[in-house]
Amino acid sequence: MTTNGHVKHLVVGAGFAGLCAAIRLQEDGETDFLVIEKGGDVGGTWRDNTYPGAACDVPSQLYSFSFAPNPDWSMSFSPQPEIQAYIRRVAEESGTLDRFRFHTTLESAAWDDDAQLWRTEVSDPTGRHTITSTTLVVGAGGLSEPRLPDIDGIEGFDGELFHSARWDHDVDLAGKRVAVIGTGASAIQIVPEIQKVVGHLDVYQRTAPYVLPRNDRRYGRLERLALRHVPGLQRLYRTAIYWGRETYVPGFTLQPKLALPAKKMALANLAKGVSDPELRERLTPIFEIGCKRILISNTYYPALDSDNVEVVTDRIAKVTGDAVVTEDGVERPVDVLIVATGFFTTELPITGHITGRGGRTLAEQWREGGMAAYKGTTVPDFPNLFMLVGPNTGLGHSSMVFIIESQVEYLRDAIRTMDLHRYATVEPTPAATEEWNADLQRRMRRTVWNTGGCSSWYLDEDGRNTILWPRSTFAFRGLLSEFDVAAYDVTAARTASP
Ligand code: N01
Repeated sequence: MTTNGHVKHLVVGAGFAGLCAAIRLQEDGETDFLVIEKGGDVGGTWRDNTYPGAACDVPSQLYSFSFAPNPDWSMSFSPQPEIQAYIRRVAEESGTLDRFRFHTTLESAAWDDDAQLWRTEVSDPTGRHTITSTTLVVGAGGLSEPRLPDIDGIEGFDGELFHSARWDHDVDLAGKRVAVIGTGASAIQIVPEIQKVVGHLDVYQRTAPYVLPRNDRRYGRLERLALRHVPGLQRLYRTAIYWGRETYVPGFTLQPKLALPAKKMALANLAKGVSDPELRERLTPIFEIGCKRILISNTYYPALDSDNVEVVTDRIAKVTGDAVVTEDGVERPVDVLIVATGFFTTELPITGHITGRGGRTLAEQWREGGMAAYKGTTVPDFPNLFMLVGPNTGLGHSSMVFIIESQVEYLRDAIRTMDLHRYATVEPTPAATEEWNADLQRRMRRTVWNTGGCSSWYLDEDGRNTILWPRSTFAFRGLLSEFDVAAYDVTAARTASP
């Protein structure tokens, strides 16, 4: 179909989540679905984040679809271009691409209770269109909308300015005075790469992160051959990585003592990478390890210790036409300003465009109590809406692809259940949703994310962690292994009058 008309399932987003949904729907014999994607290609965050040094900090054998293993990863932690090529190859080989509509943006989606369907307005280069669908599957990503820093005067900066996730490859950094604002996962990958070419680099650090060594290595030719030809070897790698992370990491979110070895390792990495004691002091984190995302790099600290880099820890007061001014009054001239300041996470912009049964948008519904869904996937008053990477599905220690696959299994079973029983709508009960979220927040209370003395993008304005999954990933998979219709209000499909 074109971008007008009706489909049974409308999927939003062509990253790992939307692609996974499309492939599995097709496997189930579903032929009536469409994937809309505002960008020009599959890949989502891996299409958008093209900054120098972009790479995954989860091992590639795990950070890939279980049904599409890749024996050709060159490194144990893959660089962005390889991940993007992998996603594109999987999409091409799946035969689903003819159902994808690129450059097509969801403008609004509203539940039509009389017709019992979703009515979605989209725009594409030819204009605006309406698509109706029985289900709406939102896989638009939790880290897809860049958050620009709210700094006085920044809009009047006359030099080049861009966000880490919207890298401007036309800007030549060679010999320039460059500033990077932020020291999160993106910044620590960018800094070592650009330090080599810029004239001078200022790194504006608000909070010093913990940085562990990156145990990356190149797969040798023989190892790759073995991965390709020895039956079960890739699965063995994947399983070993999975359990290695699963047994240690979730435990230490609750037991600070278990985190001590990691903390020591991070501080040793700092000591090894930075010779200047005064700089080391400023780079030493002052919160519990794990409270914010733990970063990994072998090159970040040595880059900061270089002669052409200054780590600025004074707060930024304002940006002028050609400089960043800190609260101590020091003005540092800059030609290129790179803001690696993260994403909208607890107020996802797309939620302001999705309206449920009562006429309220998801954003309005969540404004009062914070983001909350049933099993991170479905929401009361939003019938037949399935969110992939919804509230409290994020991970700090393992692969989001595992979570996505679990959610897509749940979606598949929901669709099977609806078809089998001829349900027109399914919608989680408020009681089941409340119980699910009360349990999550009770579990959160004692975790390092809530008690570790940091502020992070995991917490909303009220200090509630609505981003992370607090249990093991196999618990998540188990809980979503079948569609638990008892937790849902359902309505029967209307039969046509004779
Ligand atoms: O963003 P962030 P990111 N003035 O929000 C600072 C994933 N990821 O793009 O810590 C000054 O983590 C802010 O300071 P503070 C991963 O899940 C994965 O780096 O809030 N500074 C912080 O230092 C990651 O967690 C990979 O005090 C300001 C930084 O900007 C997530 O994406 C690679 C500021 C923002 O850090 C986001 O990472 C890269 C201001 N006004 C990213 N506002 C993988 O390898 C913000 N900051 C898979």
